[in-house]
Amino acid sequence: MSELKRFGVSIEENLLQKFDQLNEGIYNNRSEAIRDLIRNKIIAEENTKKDADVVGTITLIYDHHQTGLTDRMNQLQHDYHCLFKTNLHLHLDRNYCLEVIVVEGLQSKLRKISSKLIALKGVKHGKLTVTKIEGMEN
Ligand code: NI
Repeated sequence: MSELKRFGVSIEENLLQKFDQLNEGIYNNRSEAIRDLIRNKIIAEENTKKDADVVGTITLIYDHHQTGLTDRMNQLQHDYHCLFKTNLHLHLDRNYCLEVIVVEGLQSKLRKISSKLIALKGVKHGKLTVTKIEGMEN
């Protein structure tokens, strides 16, 4: 086991409160919870390096009032049209939309494009989920 390092993190109070509530009764302390998050991220990245054709979904919640957001989302999907198979759109309320996009292609490409979508200003939450079954022909 390598030496433990300490580092400072700035985070909104309510976000930290929610994080602690989620981990209550699971982790002995906040450091363990953060270490697990980091490990999961590293494992996901390592799986990406192995790369394979996969299918999956990109789920986004966004504020459709954000200037230019829907145009940028649309343009990204046209730029990588081979990866995008179909979309489901739900108007959640007066401001927010849920978009579920079915994707298929190399995992590395899907991670890259989903990160671009999730990083767009006005996207409040986003997640890529991928799967692959044994024997699935590419
Ligand atoms: Ni909508």
